Amino acid sequence: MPIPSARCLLGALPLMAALLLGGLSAEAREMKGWSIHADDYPVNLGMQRFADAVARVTKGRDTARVHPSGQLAPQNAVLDKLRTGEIDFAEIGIVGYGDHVPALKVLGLPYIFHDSTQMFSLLDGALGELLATELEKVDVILLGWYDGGTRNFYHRDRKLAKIADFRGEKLRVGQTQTHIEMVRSLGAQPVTLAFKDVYAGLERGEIDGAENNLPSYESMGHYKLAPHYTFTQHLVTPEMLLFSKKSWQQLSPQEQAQLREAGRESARFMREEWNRRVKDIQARLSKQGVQFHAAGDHGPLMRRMKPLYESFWSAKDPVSRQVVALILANLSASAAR
Ligand code: GTR
Repeated sequence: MPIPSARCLLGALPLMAALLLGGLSAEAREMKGWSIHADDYPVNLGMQRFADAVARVTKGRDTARVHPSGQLAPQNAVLDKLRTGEIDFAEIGIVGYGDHVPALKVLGLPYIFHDSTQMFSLLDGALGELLATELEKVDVILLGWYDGGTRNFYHRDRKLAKIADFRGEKLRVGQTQTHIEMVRSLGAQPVTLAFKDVYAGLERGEIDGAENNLPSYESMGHYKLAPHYTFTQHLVTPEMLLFSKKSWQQLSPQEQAQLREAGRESARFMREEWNRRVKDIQARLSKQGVQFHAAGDHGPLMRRMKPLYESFWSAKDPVSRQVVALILANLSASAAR
């Protein structure tokens, strides 16, 4: 048997130390976190809070780093990379996962929540647990429901309030069937672009407008090119802090329990940061020349969404039907109050 050289033994010292400190089965590593947003965005602040907890919970054996602005992978590759463990944790909107977890598509329907408070009253209870179980089946662990706020339409030179305003307009949506159909049902022309390409799309005239919440509208600079923001309030959506099941299995049950709590805590913190950010955003953007428009009666826009709801009434997937039932029960309970 060859005798290892002194140099070889010295080189192995850091690894041996890490094994001894962290328990014999675990290797020290830096976990990778994916976000589409910039470092100062409420999502990343929440994720950083979670990343700090990773070091604390594993007593320094592991660290975690949040990689901003989609640097680690394109938006549509994140689920696969979470599954293979190439990315350890990520924060994403719900809609991209609809193809894998059909029940999530229900949450991407227009006009089903009127605000984040109502949405979280469901997600912090039975609905959230049901969806977490579904997500685990596709190898991701749901650790927190983050706020994606209320999404509204914006346009380069006018308000988009009445059906007639939408006719023929080229409006950007994400790569999501429901949202493509939503824009089409309003009589506009849907153009799918990645989030990072929307600014250039407006600049080049490929699109006349888009839709998003106020923090993204501001942080991505879209307000500079599309300064008419109309409160259509067509979508109120959650976002998710997800952890790779493959990476999760390398943690002890005690670490997993503590990280579950850290995920919930990061979501509470994120929601506070979100509210703080939203509070004075209109005043800030008005100073930059943005014009805010009321949409008036949402009824005509909502009625156009009817075909989108229809498919969910008769969904083949029983979990999707259960999600619809939970949302309806919540609506009728709040109507009765
Ligand atoms: C942002 C959201 C992202 C993504 C993006 C988009 O507000 O945080 O998850 O949905 O909008 O429009 O692509």
